[in-house]
Amino acid sequence: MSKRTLVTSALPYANGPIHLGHLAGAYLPSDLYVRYKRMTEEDIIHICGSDEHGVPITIAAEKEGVDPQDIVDRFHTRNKQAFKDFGINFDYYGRTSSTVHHQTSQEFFTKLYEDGVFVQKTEEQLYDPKAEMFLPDRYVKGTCPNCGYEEAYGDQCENCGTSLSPTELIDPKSAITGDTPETRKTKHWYLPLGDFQQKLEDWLDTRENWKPNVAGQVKSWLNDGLADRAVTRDLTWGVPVPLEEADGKVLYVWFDAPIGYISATKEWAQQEGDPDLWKTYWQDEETDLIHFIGKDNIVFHCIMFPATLMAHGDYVLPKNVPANEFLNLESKKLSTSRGWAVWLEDYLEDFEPDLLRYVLGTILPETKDSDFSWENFQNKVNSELADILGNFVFRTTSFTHKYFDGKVPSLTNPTEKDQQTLAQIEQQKEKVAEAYEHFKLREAITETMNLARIGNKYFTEMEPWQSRKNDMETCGNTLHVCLQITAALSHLFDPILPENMAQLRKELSFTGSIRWKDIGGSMLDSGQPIQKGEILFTKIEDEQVEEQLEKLKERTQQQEEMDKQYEPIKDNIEFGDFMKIDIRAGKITEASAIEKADKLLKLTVDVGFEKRTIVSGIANDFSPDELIDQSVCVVVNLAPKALMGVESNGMILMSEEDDGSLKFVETDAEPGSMVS
Ligand code: B3M
Ligand code: ZN
Repeated sequence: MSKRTLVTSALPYANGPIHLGHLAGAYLPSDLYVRYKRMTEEDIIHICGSDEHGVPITIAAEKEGVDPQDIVDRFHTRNKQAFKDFGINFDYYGRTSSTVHHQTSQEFFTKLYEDGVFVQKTEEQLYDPKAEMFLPDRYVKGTCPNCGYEEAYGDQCENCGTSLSPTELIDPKSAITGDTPETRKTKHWYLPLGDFQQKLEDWLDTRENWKPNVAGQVKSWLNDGLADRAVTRDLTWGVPVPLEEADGKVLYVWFDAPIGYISATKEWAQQEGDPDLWKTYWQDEETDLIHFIGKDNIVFHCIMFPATLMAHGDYVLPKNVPANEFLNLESKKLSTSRGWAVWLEDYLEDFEPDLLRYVLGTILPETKDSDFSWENFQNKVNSELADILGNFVFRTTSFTHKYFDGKVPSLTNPTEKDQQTLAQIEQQKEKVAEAYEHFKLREAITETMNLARIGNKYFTEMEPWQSRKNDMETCGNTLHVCLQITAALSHLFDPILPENMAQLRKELSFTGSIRWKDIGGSMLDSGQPIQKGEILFTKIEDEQVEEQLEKLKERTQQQEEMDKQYEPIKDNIEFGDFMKIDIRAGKITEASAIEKADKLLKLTVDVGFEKRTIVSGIANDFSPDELIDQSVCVVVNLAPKALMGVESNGMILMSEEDDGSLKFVETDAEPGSMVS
């Protein structure tokens, strides 16, 4: 066993609020793990904080027209609070704008620079002349050369996870002006990852218990061979590069952010009144360093940061990186820009944290992407938390109050079944521990709930409502066993349902800290009074689910409104010019396809005074059959034009929606009526 464990959770960018995708990716898994470990009394600390640098921050600031500092101040405070309200128990929540962090990351850079680790190169980079700046990372969007995804960023494709450099993007566009950028030369410092390839491979070979999705991704990067990665950027926001010749450049956010874990640990140590304590966690071989992250951060935590740490030499390397896959929402990819997300702050206004901790915990995307839906949330709260756990605890405690004066009955001449059931507490405890130790958190939760299932089944089979009539000894034994299970559950469920279990333990008169080793079949003494239990979980009504779905819909619609881009208005024309156009009401009477012209339809249109043949490019949107009797507006004085061998005499007015679909401009007027 290691002497101590240092757990880090990815530092979320302080450019927006925390949502369910964040929680499922890193923060709930890490909190479950750490809460479990604390119960085992191992020395463990949990470090996190805000990532306040990089292009995601400056883009958010530009969008709102405020200072990057305003953005990070706002979201650092909000996110820190939201995590706390959700019961995520960090020992320290730092921020990368802190002085300690600026110093720490600059010292790191300087050490590597002085040791001659970096390669200095002047290379062509994308430049936006209108914005007068280079376009690193997310300042460029384009098509991913790996998977063809059209919205890939200059640093990474969020679709396939490949890490990219802006110049690799196909058809790159500036995220600021939308223009195609030009290239200009600029000087940067690169970490030659190739130099670390062998060392990284050797180190990875010694890692045990890595999740296959993580190990697989890392292997595939190594197989592709590692390229140099620039650790500096032409930006004004960030940690300044501590070199005179690098004036106006900052450290690449993915160079400084992981060092943020170290800076935050330093600040934690100061707060603990033992400023050197951070070294024990980062520099003593007997520390297990565990990074909890989402899958899009794997390359940085399994290749780039370890290489940086190796280059430095004084630090421990990660023991495990249990990265999660992505969480979808209502079967669709989560998208904050489209408003398709559930924000933690909103959730907490409507529901208790523990409900989400449980439900999300049972669907964590541990090995593949998973889906959160409000209906499933309701199902799990109602049929698992309320009907299994809540029901078991309530029937046990209320029965004890009704028939045993609220005191734990003694266990007298227990049957084999009683004893076996008690023994199952230990068995479940082992299974749960095993699952936590292997980062199988879903399994840990399932096995925890299984103990409540065991309890419920036993209670039902023993029928204490019968035995109480003629066999109080058996009845007492049944309740004794059920109360011991309840006591064990109040501990085993603690990582998952901290608020609820604190309440339950109070009812069972447990005080002080809870220890894993205390969990077993005799946690309550016979004769010990227990309080009459409250109902632990109220069920979620259908209306509450509908309300959430409605919220989601409203949010995406609002976002669409905000994002909507209208075509620019054309230049003004004179009234006389407009009056030259003769537009009439009409009705389509015949429609047919035109050979070899996929897009065109040949239409006969009744314009009142005559019938016209008009060729119209609407075949992708309408089939000939559905057009008969369609009312239309027609420009009738457009010079005739032959299209695919058919003479077209006029033009039908159409409007085009955002998605490119066509709609008729309809009128109730009789064919031939003037439109103006
Ligand atoms: N801020 C990316 C993210 O929030 C990044 C993580 C940094 S961890 C050192 O997904
Ligand atoms: Zn891709």
